Amino acid sequence: MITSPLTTNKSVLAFVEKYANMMRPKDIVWIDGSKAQLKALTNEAVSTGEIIKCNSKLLPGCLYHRTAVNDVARVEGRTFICSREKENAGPTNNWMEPQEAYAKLDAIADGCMEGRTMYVIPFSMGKVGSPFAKYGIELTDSIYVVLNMNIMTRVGAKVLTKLGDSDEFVRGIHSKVKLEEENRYICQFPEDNTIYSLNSGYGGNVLLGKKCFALRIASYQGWKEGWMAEHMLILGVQKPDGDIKYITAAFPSACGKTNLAMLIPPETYTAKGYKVFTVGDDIAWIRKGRGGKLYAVNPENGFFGVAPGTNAKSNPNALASTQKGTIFTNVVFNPKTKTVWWEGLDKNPPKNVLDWKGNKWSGGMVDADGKVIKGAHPNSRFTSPAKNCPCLSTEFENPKGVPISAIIFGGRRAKAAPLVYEARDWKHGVFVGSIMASETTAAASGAVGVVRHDPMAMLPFCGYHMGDYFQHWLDMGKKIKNKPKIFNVNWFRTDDEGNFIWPGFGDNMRVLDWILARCEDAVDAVETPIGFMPKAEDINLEGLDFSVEQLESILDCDKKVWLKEAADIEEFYKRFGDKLPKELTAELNRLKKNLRKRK
Ligand code: SAT
Ligand code: MN
Repeated sequence: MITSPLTTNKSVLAFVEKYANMMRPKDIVWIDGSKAQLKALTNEAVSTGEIIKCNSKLLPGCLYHRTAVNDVARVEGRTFICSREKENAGPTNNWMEPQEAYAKLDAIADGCMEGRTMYVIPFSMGKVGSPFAKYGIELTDSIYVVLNMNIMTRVGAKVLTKLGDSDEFVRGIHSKVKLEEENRYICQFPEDNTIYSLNSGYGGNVLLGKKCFALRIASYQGWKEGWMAEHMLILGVQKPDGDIKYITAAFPSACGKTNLAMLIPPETYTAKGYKVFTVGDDIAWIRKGRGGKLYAVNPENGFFGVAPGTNAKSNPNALASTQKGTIFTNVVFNPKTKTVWWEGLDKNPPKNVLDWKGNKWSGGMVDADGKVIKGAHPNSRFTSPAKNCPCLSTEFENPKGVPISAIIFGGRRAKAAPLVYEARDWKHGVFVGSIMASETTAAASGAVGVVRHDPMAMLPFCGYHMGDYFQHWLDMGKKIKNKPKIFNVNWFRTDDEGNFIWPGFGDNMRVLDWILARCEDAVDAVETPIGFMPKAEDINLEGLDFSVEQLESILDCDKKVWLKEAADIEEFYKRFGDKLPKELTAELNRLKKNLRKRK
Protein backbone atom coordinates (compact mmCIF):
# COMPACT_ATOMS: atom_id res chain seq x y z
CA MET A 1 0.00 0.00 0.00
CA ILE A 2 1.12 3.59 -0.59
CA THR A 3 2.29 5.63 2.35
CA SER A 4 1.69 9.22 3.35
CA PRO A 5 3.83 11.69 5.27
CA LEU A 6 0.62 12.87 6.97
CA THR A 7 -1.41 9.82 7.98
CA THR A 8 -1.55 6.08 8.52
CA ASN A 9 -5.35 6.02 8.20
CA LYS A 10 -6.01 2.87 6.17
CA SER A 11 -9.23 4.12 4.56
CA VAL A 12 -7.52 7.30 3.43
CA LEU A 13 -4.53 5.42 2.04
CA ALA A 14 -6.75 2.87 0.28
CA PHE A 15 -8.79 5.69 -1.26
CA VAL A 16 -5.73 7.51 -2.56
CA GLU A 17 -4.18 4.29 -3.81
CA LYS A 18 -7.31 3.25 -5.68
CA TYR A 19 -7.46 6.48 -7.63
CA ALA A 20 -3.70 6.74 -8.10
CA ASN A 21 -3.88 3.32 -9.79
CA MET A 22 -6.78 4.47 -11.92
CA MET A 23 -5.62 7.98 -12.90
CA ARG A 24 -1.88 7.12 -12.95
CA PRO A 25 -0.29 10.46 -11.97
CA LYS A 26 3.47 10.76 -12.27
CA ASP A 27 3.62 11.64 -8.58
CA ILE A 28 1.48 12.29 -5.52
CA VAL A 29 1.77 15.36 -3.28
CA TRP A 30 0.01 15.49 0.08
CA ILE A 31 -1.12 19.00 0.94
CA ASP A 32 0.01 19.74 4.51
CA GLY A 33 -1.26 23.32 4.52
CA SER A 34 2.16 24.84 5.22
CA LYS A 35 3.03 28.27 3.85
CA ALA A 36 6.21 26.89 2.28
CA GLN A 37 4.34 24.22 0.33
CA LEU A 38 1.67 26.65 -0.90
CA LYS A 39 4.36 29.11 -1.95
CA ALA A 40 6.23 26.45 -3.91
CA LEU A 41 3.01 25.35 -5.62
CA THR A 42 2.14 28.95 -6.50
CA ASN A 43 5.56 29.40 -8.06
CA GLU A 44 5.14 26.21 -10.03
CA ALA A 45 1.76 27.34 -11.37
CA VAL A 46 3.26 30.71 -12.25
CA SER A 47 6.07 29.00 -14.18
CA THR A 48 3.57 27.07 -16.32
CA GLY A 49 1.34 30.11 -16.92
CA GLU A 50 -1.63 28.56 -15.08
CA ILE A 51 -1.51 31.49 -12.68
CA ILE A 52 -0.19 35.05 -12.88
CA LYS A 53 0.98 36.93 -9.80
CA CYS A 54 -0.62 40.34 -9.26
CA ASN A 55 1.22 43.49 -8.25
CA SER A 56 2.78 42.68 -4.89
CA LYS A 57 2.47 46.26 -3.63
CA LEU A 58 -1.08 46.99 -4.80
CA LEU A 59 -2.53 43.50 -4.39
CA PRO A 60 -0.16 41.59 -2.08
CA GLY A 61 -0.41 37.81 -2.34
CA CYS A 62 -3.08 38.04 -5.07
CA LEU A 63 -3.19 35.75 -8.09
CA TYR A 64 -4.94 35.79 -11.45
CA HIS A 65 -6.33 32.87 -13.43
CA ARG A 66 -8.41 32.27 -16.55
CA THR A 67 -10.54 29.18 -17.01
CA ALA A 68 -11.17 27.63 -20.40
CA VAL A 69 -13.66 29.68 -22.40
CA ASN A 70 -16.21 26.86 -22.36
CA ASP A 71 -15.88 26.35 -18.61
CA VAL A 72 -17.09 29.43 -16.76
CA ALA A 73 -20.05 28.41 -14.61
CA ARG A 74 -21.73 25.50 -12.89
CA VAL A 75 -23.18 23.02 -15.35
CA GLU A 76 -26.53 21.95 -13.96
CA GLY A 77 -27.34 19.81 -16.99
CA ARG A 78 -24.25 17.70 -16.32
CA THR A 79 -24.69 17.49 -12.55
CA PHE A 80 -26.08 14.18 -11.24
CA ILE A 81 -27.28 12.73 -7.98
CA CYS A 82 -26.30 9.07 -8.14
CA SER A 83 -28.48 7.55 -5.43
CA ARG A 84 -29.18 3.82 -5.62
CA GLU A 85 -32.90 4.43 -6.21
CA LYS A 86 -33.94 6.96 -8.84
CA GLU A 87 -36.82 7.95 -6.61
CA ASN A 88 -34.35 9.23 -4.00
CA ALA A 89 -32.85 11.81 -6.35
CA GLY A 90 -36.34 13.17 -6.94
CA PRO A 91 -37.87 14.97 -9.90
CA THR A 92 -35.63 18.05 -9.74
CA ASN A 93 -32.24 16.33 -10.05
CA ASN A 94 -30.55 14.51 -12.90
CA TRP A 95 -30.02 10.92 -11.85
CA MET A 96 -27.63 8.20 -12.88
CA GLU A 97 -27.57 4.66 -11.53
CA PRO A 98 -24.43 4.43 -9.36
CA GLN A 99 -22.83 1.38 -10.99
CA GLU A 100 -23.42 2.81 -14.43
CA ALA A 101 -22.08 6.17 -13.27
CA TYR A 102 -18.93 4.67 -11.72
CA ALA A 103 -18.26 2.67 -14.89
CA LYS A 104 -18.64 5.74 -17.07
CA LEU A 105 -16.60 8.03 -14.81
CA ASP A 106 -13.85 5.51 -14.13
CA ALA A 107 -13.44 5.04 -17.89
CA ILE A 108 -13.01 8.82 -18.33
CA ALA A 109 -10.65 8.97 -15.35
CA ASP A 110 -8.52 6.05 -16.59
CA GLY A 111 -5.00 7.40 -17.02
CA CYS A 112 -6.28 11.00 -16.95
CA MET A 113 -3.42 12.20 -14.71
CA GLU A 114 -0.60 10.68 -16.77
CA GLY A 115 2.32 13.10 -16.75
CA ARG A 116 0.61 15.18 -14.06
CA THR A 117 0.83 15.40 -10.28
CA MET A 118 -2.01 14.27 -8.06
CA TYR A 119 -2.56 16.58 -5.10
CA VAL A 120 -4.24 15.09 -2.05
CA ILE A 121 -6.09 17.82 -0.15
CA PRO A 122 -7.37 16.95 3.34
CA PHE A 123 -9.96 19.61 4.21
CA SER A 124 -12.54 20.43 6.84
CA MET A 125 -15.91 22.06 6.36
CA GLY A 126 -16.39 23.98 9.60
CA LYS A 127 -13.75 24.65 12.21
CA VAL A 128 -11.63 21.54 12.74
CA GLY A 129 -12.94 19.67 15.79
CA SER A 130 -16.21 21.63 16.10
CA PRO A 131 -19.44 19.65 16.56
CA PHE A 132 -20.57 20.86 13.13
CA ALA A 133 -17.35 19.96 11.28
CA LYS A 134 -17.18 17.34 8.53
CA TYR A 135 -14.02 16.24 6.79
CA GLY A 136 -13.17 15.50 3.22
CA ILE A 137 -10.27 14.57 0.94
CA GLU A 138 -10.12 15.99 -2.54
CA LEU A 139 -7.83 14.51 -5.16
CA THR A 140 -7.02 16.92 -7.98
CA ASP A 141 -4.54 17.58 -10.76
CA SER A 142 -4.97 21.35 -10.51
CA ILE A 143 -2.79 23.68 -8.43
CA TYR A 144 -5.49 26.32 -8.93
CA VAL A 145 -7.89 24.01 -7.07
CA VAL A 146 -5.36 23.45 -4.25
CA LEU A 147 -4.86 27.19 -3.79
CA ASN A 148 -8.60 27.93 -3.90
CA MET A 149 -9.45 25.09 -1.50
CA ASN A 150 -6.83 26.50 0.85
CA ILE A 151 -8.79 29.77 0.97
CA MET A 152 -12.32 28.34 0.95
CA THR A 153 -11.83 25.55 3.52
CA ARG A 154 -9.49 24.57 6.37
CA VAL A 155 -6.80 22.51 4.70
CA GLY A 156 -3.86 20.38 5.79
CA ALA A 157 -2.27 18.00 8.27
CA LYS A 158 -4.49 19.10 11.18
CA VAL A 159 -7.52 17.64 9.38
CA LEU A 160 -5.93 14.19 9.10
CA THR A 161 -4.81 14.34 12.72
CA LYS A 162 -8.38 15.04 13.78
CA LEU A 163 -9.77 12.36 11.44
CA GLY A 164 -7.53 9.76 13.10
CA ASP A 165 -8.46 6.24 11.97
CA SER A 166 -12.01 7.09 11.01
CA ASP A 167 -13.34 6.43 7.53
CA GLU A 168 -15.95 9.16 7.91
CA PHE A 169 -14.74 11.51 5.24
CA VAL A 170 -16.13 12.64 1.93
CA ARG A 171 -14.18 11.34 -1.05
CA GLY A 172 -13.72 13.96 -3.75
CA ILE A 173 -12.19 13.02 -7.09
CA HIS A 174 -11.40 15.87 -9.43
CA SER A 175 -9.47 15.94 -12.66
CA LYS A 176 -9.38 18.49 -15.44
CA VAL A 177 -8.92 15.50 -17.77
CA LYS A 178 -9.05 17.34 -21.14
CA LEU A 179 -11.66 19.95 -20.19
CA GLU A 180 -14.04 18.39 -22.69
CA GLU A 181 -17.55 19.74 -22.37
CA GLU A 182 -19.13 16.56 -23.71
CA ASN A 183 -17.38 14.51 -21.03
CA ARG A 184 -17.91 16.94 -18.18
CA TYR A 185 -19.59 15.31 -15.18
CA ILE A 186 -20.31 16.54 -11.67
CA CYS A 187 -21.63 13.46 -9.85
CA GLN A 188 -22.62 13.13 -6.22
CA PHE A 189 -23.05 9.69 -4.62
CA PRO A 190 -24.75 10.64 -1.32
CA GLU A 191 -24.91 7.05 -0.03
CA ASP A 192 -21.16 6.61 -0.62
CA ASN A 193 -19.96 10.04 0.56
CA THR A 194 -18.34 10.37 -2.84
CA ILE A 195 -18.06 13.10 -5.48
CA TYR A 196 -16.61 12.90 -8.99
CA SER A 197 -15.87 16.07 -10.95
CA LEU A 198 -14.29 15.48 -14.36
CA ASN A 199 -13.38 17.73 -17.29
CA SER A 200 -13.94 21.09 -15.57
CA GLY A 201 -11.72 23.70 -13.96
CA TYR A 202 -14.46 26.18 -12.91
CA GLY A 203 -14.79 26.90 -9.16
CA GLY A 204 -18.36 25.79 -8.47
CA ASN A 205 -17.68 22.49 -10.26
CA VAL A 206 -14.25 21.73 -8.82
CA LEU A 207 -13.95 23.23 -5.34
CA LEU A 208 -15.61 20.12 -4.04
CA GLY A 209 -16.01 21.40 -0.48
CA LYS A 210 -18.50 23.97 -1.69
CA LYS A 211 -21.69 23.07 -3.56
CA CYS A 212 -20.88 19.38 -4.08
CA PHE A 213 -20.10 18.58 -0.43
CA ALA A 214 -21.38 21.41 1.78
CA LEU A 215 -24.77 21.40 0.02
CA ARG A 216 -25.46 18.27 -2.07
CA ILE A 217 -23.80 15.66 0.13
CA ALA A 218 -24.36 17.56 3.38
CA SER A 219 -28.08 18.14 2.73
CA TYR A 220 -28.40 14.35 2.50
CA GLN A 221 -26.30 13.85 5.65
CA GLY A 222 -28.41 16.47 7.44
CA TRP A 223 -31.60 14.69 6.44
CA LYS A 224 -30.28 11.40 7.82
CA GLU A 225 -28.73 12.95 10.94
CA GLY A 226 -31.33 15.58 11.87
CA TRP A 227 -29.70 18.84 10.81
CA MET A 228 -29.81 21.11 7.76
CA ALA A 229 -27.39 22.26 5.06
CA GLU A 230 -28.75 25.38 3.38
CA HIS A 231 -27.80 27.82 0.61
CA MET A 232 -27.85 30.71 3.06
CA LEU A 233 -25.79 33.64 4.21
CA ILE A 234 -25.54 34.35 7.93
CA LEU A 235 -25.33 37.88 9.33
CA GLY A 236 -25.54 39.54 12.72
CA VAL A 237 -27.24 42.89 13.35
CA GLN A 238 -25.95 44.72 16.40
CA LYS A 239 -28.35 47.16 17.99
CA PRO A 240 -27.28 50.34 19.79
CA ASP A 241 -27.63 48.51 23.13
CA GLY A 242 -25.01 45.95 21.99
CA ASP A 243 -27.45 43.06 21.55
CA ILE A 244 -26.75 41.07 18.36
CA LYS A 245 -29.46 39.16 16.49
CA TYR A 246 -28.58 36.66 13.75
CA ILE A 247 -30.40 36.18 10.48
CA THR A 248 -29.90 33.58 7.76
CA ALA A 249 -31.05 34.25 4.21
CA ALA A 250 -31.42 32.01 1.17
CA PHE A 251 -31.12 33.50 -2.30
CA PRO A 252 -30.23 31.80 -5.59
CA SER A 253 -26.68 32.24 -6.90
CA ALA A 254 -25.69 35.75 -7.98
CA CYS A 255 -28.69 37.45 -6.29
CA GLY A 256 -26.69 39.50 -3.79
CA LYS A 257 -26.02 37.14 -0.86
CA THR A 258 -22.48 38.45 -0.46
CA ASN A 259 -23.75 42.04 -0.57
CA LEU A 260 -26.44 41.42 2.04
CA ALA A 261 -24.03 39.49 4.28
CA MET A 262 -21.61 42.45 4.29
CA LEU A 263 -24.16 45.24 4.34
CA ILE A 264 -23.19 48.66 5.66
CA PRO A 265 -26.25 50.30 7.22
CA PRO A 266 -27.29 53.78 6.07
CA GLU A 267 -26.19 56.81 8.06
CA THR A 268 -29.48 57.00 9.99
CA TYR A 269 -28.60 53.60 11.51
CA THR A 270 -24.83 53.91 11.91
CA ALA A 271 -25.31 57.25 13.68
CA LYS A 272 -27.41 55.43 16.28
CA GLY A 273 -24.80 52.67 16.66
CA TYR A 274 -26.18 49.87 14.48
CA LYS A 275 -23.61 47.48 12.96
CA VAL A 276 -23.79 44.45 10.72
CA PHE A 277 -21.39 41.51 11.02
CA THR A 278 -20.79 38.74 8.50
CA VAL A 279 -20.72 35.09 9.55
CA GLY A 280 -21.15 33.61 6.06
CA ASP A 281 -22.11 34.61 2.54
CA ASP A 282 -23.24 31.37 0.86
CA ILE A 283 -23.77 28.28 2.99
CA ALA A 284 -25.19 27.65 6.46
CA TRP A 285 -25.15 24.39 8.39
CA ILE A 286 -27.92 24.52 10.95
CA ARG A 287 -28.53 22.41 14.05
CA LYS A 288 -30.79 22.43 17.05
CA GLY A 289 -28.92 23.84 20.03
CA ARG A 290 -29.28 25.36 23.49
CA GLY A 291 -32.53 27.02 24.52
CA GLY A 292 -34.59 25.13 21.94
CA LYS A 293 -33.17 27.33 19.18
CA LEU A 294 -31.57 26.74 15.82
CA TYR A 295 -27.85 27.53 15.55
CA ALA A 296 -25.93 28.12 12.33
CA VAL A 297 -22.29 27.94 11.28
CA ASN A 298 -20.65 28.86 8.01
CA PRO A 299 -18.75 25.72 6.99
CA GLU A 300 -16.52 27.69 4.61
CA ASN A 301 -13.42 29.75 5.32
CA GLY A 302 -13.55 32.24 2.46
CA PHE A 303 -15.76 33.95 -0.09
CA PHE A 304 -16.15 32.87 -3.71
CA GLY A 305 -17.90 36.04 -4.79
CA VAL A 306 -19.15 37.39 -8.11
CA ALA A 307 -16.77 40.19 -9.14
CA PRO A 308 -18.84 42.31 -11.58
CA GLY A 309 -20.83 44.96 -9.75
CA THR A 310 -18.65 44.76 -6.63
CA ASN A 311 -17.37 48.26 -5.87
CA ALA A 312 -16.61 50.71 -3.11
CA LYS A 313 -20.26 51.75 -2.97
CA SER A 314 -22.14 48.47 -3.52
CA ASN A 315 -19.97 46.40 -1.17
CA PRO A 316 -16.89 48.10 0.32
CA ASN A 317 -16.36 45.16 2.69
CA ALA A 318 -16.17 42.63 -0.14
CA LEU A 319 -13.88 44.93 -2.10
CA ALA A 320 -11.61 45.30 0.94
CA SER A 321 -11.60 41.51 1.30
CA THR A 322 -10.12 41.19 -2.21
CA GLN A 323 -7.12 43.43 -1.64
CA LYS A 324 -4.76 40.70 -0.43
CA GLY A 325 -4.34 36.94 -0.62
CA THR A 326 -7.12 36.71 -3.23
CA ILE A 327 -7.42 34.66 -6.41
CA PHE A 328 -9.19 36.46 -9.26
CA THR A 329 -10.76 34.32 -11.98
CA ASN A 330 -11.94 35.49 -15.42
CA VAL A 331 -11.77 39.23 -14.72
CA VAL A 332 -9.81 41.82 -16.78
CA PHE A 333 -6.03 41.77 -16.28
CA ASN A 334 -3.69 44.67 -16.85
CA PRO A 335 -0.28 43.13 -17.68
CA LYS A 336 1.52 46.43 -17.20
CA THR A 337 0.32 47.24 -13.71
CA LYS A 338 -0.55 43.61 -12.86
CA THR A 339 -3.89 44.73 -11.49
CA VAL A 340 -7.43 43.57 -12.18
CA TRP A 341 -10.69 45.18 -13.26
CA TRP A 342 -14.31 44.19 -13.82
CA GLU A 343 -17.50 45.83 -14.99
CA GLY A 344 -18.95 47.96 -12.23
CA LEU A 345 -15.67 48.27 -10.27
CA ASP A 346 -15.40 51.94 -11.22
CA LYS A 347 -16.16 54.23 -14.12
CA ASN A 348 -12.60 54.10 -15.50
CA PRO A 349 -12.18 50.88 -17.43
CA PRO A 350 -8.53 50.40 -18.37
CA LYS A 351 -7.23 50.61 -21.94
CA ASN A 352 -4.91 48.19 -23.74
CA VAL A 353 -5.32 45.35 -21.32
CA LEU A 354 -6.45 41.71 -21.56
CA ASP A 355 -10.04 40.53 -21.20
CA TRP A 356 -11.14 37.33 -19.43
CA LYS A 357 -10.33 35.33 -22.55
CA GLY A 358 -6.81 36.77 -22.73
CA ASN A 359 -7.63 38.92 -25.79
CA LYS A 360 -6.55 42.53 -26.16
CA TRP A 361 -9.25 44.72 -24.71
CA SER A 362 -9.97 48.37 -23.93
CA GLY A 363 -12.88 49.81 -21.96
CA GLY A 364 -15.69 50.98 -24.25
CA MET A 365 -14.85 48.55 -27.08
CA VAL A 366 -17.88 47.59 -29.17
CA ASP A 367 -18.59 44.70 -31.50
CA ALA A 368 -19.78 44.89 -35.14
CA ASP A 369 -23.35 45.58 -33.93
CA GLY A 370 -22.22 48.41 -31.69
CA LYS A 371 -22.73 46.36 -28.53
CA VAL A 372 -20.26 46.92 -25.70
CA ILE A 373 -17.80 44.03 -25.32
CA LYS A 374 -17.44 43.12 -21.67
CA GLY A 375 -13.95 42.68 -20.30
CA ALA A 376 -14.80 40.39 -17.39
CA HIS A 377 -17.05 37.34 -17.63
CA PRO A 378 -20.42 38.05 -15.89
CA ASN A 379 -19.67 35.09 -13.59
CA SER A 380 -16.04 36.08 -12.95
CA ARG A 381 -15.08 35.56 -9.33
CA PHE A 382 -12.82 36.49 -6.44
CA THR A 383 -11.73 33.91 -3.88
CA SER A 384 -10.91 35.79 -0.68
CA PRO A 385 -10.03 34.61 2.84
CA ALA A 386 -12.86 35.32 5.30
CA LYS A 387 -10.37 36.85 7.71
CA ASN A 388 -9.83 39.71 5.23
CA CYS A 389 -13.40 40.89 5.71
CA PRO A 390 -13.50 44.08 7.81
CA CYS A 391 -16.94 43.20 9.22
CA LEU A 392 -16.27 39.50 9.91
CA SER A 393 -18.20 38.45 13.02
CA THR A 394 -16.23 37.57 16.15
CA GLU A 395 -18.50 34.50 16.19
CA PHE A 396 -17.16 33.30 12.82
CA GLU A 397 -15.08 30.60 14.54
CA ASN A 398 -17.57 29.84 17.29
CA PRO A 399 -17.77 26.03 17.15
CA LYS A 400 -21.36 26.09 18.44
CA GLY A 401 -22.59 28.56 15.83
CA VAL A 402 -24.90 31.54 16.28
CA PRO A 403 -28.59 31.44 17.35
CA ILE A 404 -30.96 32.29 14.51
CA SER A 405 -33.78 34.80 15.08
CA ALA A 406 -35.06 35.05 11.51
CA ILE A 407 -34.85 33.12 8.26
CA ILE A 408 -35.28 35.01 5.00
CA PHE A 409 -36.08 33.60 1.58
CA GLY A 410 -35.66 35.79 -1.46
CA GLY A 411 -35.57 35.68 -5.20
CA ARG A 412 -35.00 37.99 -8.11
CA ARG A 413 -38.49 38.89 -9.29
CA ALA A 414 -39.31 41.88 -11.48
CA LYS A 415 -42.99 41.55 -10.52
CA ALA A 416 -45.23 39.65 -8.10
CA ALA A 417 -43.24 39.24 -4.88
CA PRO A 418 -43.45 42.29 -2.59
CA LEU A 419 -40.46 43.93 -0.89
CA VAL A 420 -41.07 41.87 2.25
CA TYR A 421 -43.69 39.69 3.89
CA GLU A 422 -43.75 37.43 6.89
CA ALA A 423 -45.01 33.88 7.14
CA ARG A 424 -47.80 33.25 9.64
CA ASP A 425 -45.92 30.39 11.30
CA TRP A 426 -43.21 27.77 10.61
CA LYS A 427 -45.42 25.60 8.40
CA HIS A 428 -46.45 28.57 6.32
CA GLY A 429 -42.78 29.61 6.26
CA VAL A 430 -41.80 26.26 4.76
CA PHE A 431 -44.50 26.85 2.14
CA VAL A 432 -43.09 30.34 1.45
CA GLY A 433 -39.62 28.84 0.96
CA SER A 434 -40.96 26.06 -1.24
CA ILE A 435 -42.68 28.49 -3.64
CA MET A 436 -39.60 30.65 -4.16
CA ALA A 437 -39.02 31.53 -7.78
CA SER A 438 -36.25 33.59 -9.30
CA GLU A 439 -34.85 34.78 -12.60
CA THR A 440 -31.84 32.71 -13.66
CA THR A 441 -28.36 34.31 -13.55
CA ALA A 442 -24.92 33.77 -15.11
CA ALA A 443 -23.85 31.58 -12.16
CA ALA A 444 -25.04 28.53 -14.09
CA SER A 445 -24.67 27.92 -17.79
CA GLY A 446 -27.87 28.41 -19.79
CA ALA A 447 -30.37 31.19 -20.40
CA VAL A 448 -30.31 34.19 -18.06
CA GLY A 449 -33.40 36.02 -16.79
CA VAL A 450 -35.91 33.17 -17.04
CA VAL A 451 -38.18 32.80 -13.99
CA ARG A 452 -37.94 29.32 -12.51
CA HIS A 453 -39.04 27.73 -9.28
CA ASP A 454 -36.09 27.43 -6.91
CA PRO A 455 -37.35 26.21 -3.53
CA MET A 456 -35.24 27.56 -0.67
CA ALA A 457 -32.65 28.47 -3.39
CA MET A 458 -31.71 24.76 -3.23
CA LEU A 459 -32.98 23.55 -6.61
CA PRO A 460 -29.45 22.92 -7.99
CA PHE A 461 -28.06 21.83 -4.60
CA CYS A 462 -30.44 19.43 -2.86
CA GLY A 463 -28.83 15.98 -2.73
CA TYR A 464 -32.09 14.02 -2.37
CA HIS A 465 -35.79 14.11 -3.20
CA MET A 466 -37.11 17.63 -2.67
CA GLY A 467 -40.39 16.27 -1.34
CA ASP A 468 -38.41 14.62 1.47
CA TYR A 469 -36.48 17.86 1.86
CA PHE A 470 -39.72 19.82 2.46
CA GLN A 471 -40.80 17.19 4.98
CA HIS A 472 -37.42 17.52 6.71
CA TRP A 473 -38.00 21.26 7.06
CA LEU A 474 -41.43 20.60 8.59
CA ASP A 475 -39.95 17.99 10.96
CA MET A 476 -37.18 20.34 12.10
CA GLY A 477 -39.88 22.86 13.01
CA LYS A 478 -41.54 20.28 15.24
CA LYS A 479 -38.28 19.71 17.11
CA ILE A 480 -37.49 23.30 18.04
CA LYS A 481 -39.30 25.27 20.69
CA ASN A 482 -38.01 28.74 19.84
CA LYS A 483 -38.42 28.80 16.12
CA PRO A 484 -37.01 31.61 14.02
CA LYS A 485 -39.65 33.66 12.18
CA ILE A 486 -39.66 33.22 8.42
CA PHE A 487 -39.80 36.02 5.85
CA ASN A 488 -39.66 36.54 2.11
CA VAL A 489 -37.96 39.52 0.49
CA ASN A 490 -37.54 40.79 -3.05
CA TRP A 491 -35.06 43.61 -3.72
CA PHE A 492 -35.55 43.37 -7.48
CA ARG A 493 -38.99 44.81 -8.36
CA THR A 494 -38.80 46.95 -11.49
CA ASP A 495 -40.91 49.78 -12.89
CA ASP A 496 -42.37 49.88 -16.39
CA GLU A 497 -39.00 50.97 -17.81
CA GLY A 498 -37.25 48.06 -16.16
CA ASN A 499 -35.46 50.13 -13.49
CA PHE A 500 -35.16 48.73 -9.99
CA ILE A 501 -37.61 50.51 -7.66
CA TRP A 502 -36.03 49.72 -4.29
CA PRO A 503 -32.47 51.11 -3.82
CA GLY A 504 -31.26 47.85 -2.23
CA PHE A 505 -27.71 47.33 -0.89
CA GLY A 506 -27.20 49.19 2.44
CA ASP A 507 -30.82 50.34 2.42
CA ASN A 508 -31.91 46.73 2.81
CA MET A 509 -31.07 47.41 6.47
CA ARG A 510 -34.44 49.19 6.65
CA VAL A 511 -36.15 45.90 5.85
CA LEU A 512 -33.94 43.90 8.25
CA ASP A 513 -34.89 46.42 10.93
CA TRP A 514 -38.59 45.68 10.41
CA ILE A 515 -37.89 41.96 10.36
CA LEU A 516 -36.10 42.11 13.72
CA ALA A 517 -38.82 44.31 15.18
CA ARG A 518 -41.32 41.61 14.17
CA CYS A 519 -39.17 38.99 15.88
CA GLU A 520 -39.42 41.04 19.06
CA ASP A 521 -43.16 41.69 18.67
CA ALA A 522 -42.28 45.38 18.61
CA VAL A 523 -44.27 46.35 15.53
CA ASP A 524 -47.65 45.59 13.98
CA ALA A 525 -48.28 44.19 10.53
CA VAL A 526 -51.11 43.95 8.04
CA GLU A 527 -52.52 40.54 7.28
CA THR A 528 -52.75 39.89 3.53
CA PRO A 529 -53.61 36.74 1.56
CA ILE A 530 -49.91 35.84 1.29
CA GLY A 531 -48.84 36.67 4.85
CA PHE A 532 -48.05 39.64 7.09
CA MET A 533 -46.84 42.81 5.40
CA PRO A 534 -45.45 45.99 6.94
CA LYS A 535 -47.52 49.11 7.20
CA ALA A 536 -45.67 51.49 4.90
CA GLU A 537 -45.04 53.89 7.78
CA ASP A 538 -43.22 51.18 9.72
CA ILE A 539 -40.37 50.95 7.24
CA ASN A 540 -37.87 53.64 8.19
CA LEU A 541 -37.28 55.87 5.14
CA GLU A 542 -35.30 58.53 7.03
CA GLY A 543 -32.50 60.00 4.92
CA LEU A 544 -33.71 58.21 1.80
CA ASP A 545 -35.14 59.85 -1.30
CA PHE A 546 -38.00 57.39 -1.55
CA SER A 547 -41.67 58.20 -1.10
CA VAL A 548 -44.26 56.30 0.90
CA GLU A 549 -46.22 55.90 -2.38
CA GLN A 550 -43.22 54.22 -4.01
CA LEU A 551 -42.93 51.97 -0.99
CA GLU A 552 -46.61 51.12 -1.14
CA SER A 553 -46.20 50.17 -4.80
CA ILE A 554 -43.82 47.36 -3.77
CA LEU A 555 -45.71 46.39 -0.63
CA ASP A 556 -48.62 45.06 -2.60
CA CYS A 557 -50.39 41.79 -3.12
CA ASP A 558 -52.01 41.86 -6.55
CA LYS A 559 -54.64 39.15 -6.33
CA LYS A 560 -54.71 38.54 -10.07
CA VAL A 561 -50.96 38.13 -10.23
CA TRP A 562 -51.00 35.87 -7.18
CA LEU A 563 -53.80 33.70 -8.51
CA LYS A 564 -51.57 33.05 -11.50
CA GLU A 565 -48.68 32.33 -9.10
CA ALA A 566 -50.89 29.90 -7.20
CA ALA A 567 -51.72 28.10 -10.44
CA ASP A 568 -48.00 27.87 -11.29
CA ILE A 569 -47.22 26.55 -7.81
CA GLU A 570 -49.93 23.91 -8.21
CA GLU A 571 -48.30 22.76 -11.45
CA PHE A 572 -44.84 22.80 -9.88
CA TYR A 573 -46.05 20.86 -6.84
CA LYS A 574 -47.46 18.11 -9.08
CA ARG A 575 -43.89 17.09 -9.87
CA PHE A 576 -43.40 15.87 -6.31
CA GLY A 577 -46.31 13.42 -6.44
CA ASP A 578 -46.93 11.53 -3.20
CA LYS A 579 -43.81 12.98 -1.62
CA LEU A 580 -45.30 16.44 -1.38
CA PRO A 581 -46.13 16.90 2.32
CA LYS A 582 -49.85 17.37 2.81
CA GLU A 583 -49.15 20.41 4.97
CA LEU A 584 -47.90 22.19 1.85
CA THR A 585 -50.99 21.29 -0.17
CA ALA A 586 -53.05 22.66 2.72
CA GLU A 587 -51.05 25.90 2.65
CA LEU A 588 -51.57 26.21 -1.10
CA ASN A 589 -55.30 25.69 -0.66
CA ARG A 590 -55.35 28.31 2.05
CA LEU A 591 -53.53 30.76 -0.23
CA LYS A 592 -56.07 30.19 -3.00
CA LYS A 593 -58.93 30.64 -0.56
CA ASN A 594 -57.43 33.86 0.81
CA LEU A 595 -57.00 35.24 -2.70
CA ARG A 596 -60.60 34.51 -3.63
CA LYS A 597 -61.98 36.35 -0.63
CA ARG A 598 -63.51 39.68 -1.54
CA LYS A 599 -61.34 41.78 0.73
O1 SAT B 1 -20.18 28.65 -8.70
S1 SAT B 1 -20.60 28.42 -7.32
O2 SAT B 1 -21.56 27.33 -7.28
O3 SAT B 1 -19.49 28.13 -6.47
C1 SAT B 1 -21.35 29.83 -6.74
C2 SAT B 1 -22.79 29.80 -6.94
O4 SAT B 1 -23.26 29.52 -8.05
O5 SAT B 1 -23.54 30.08 -5.97
MN1 MN C 1 -24.15 30.05 -3.88
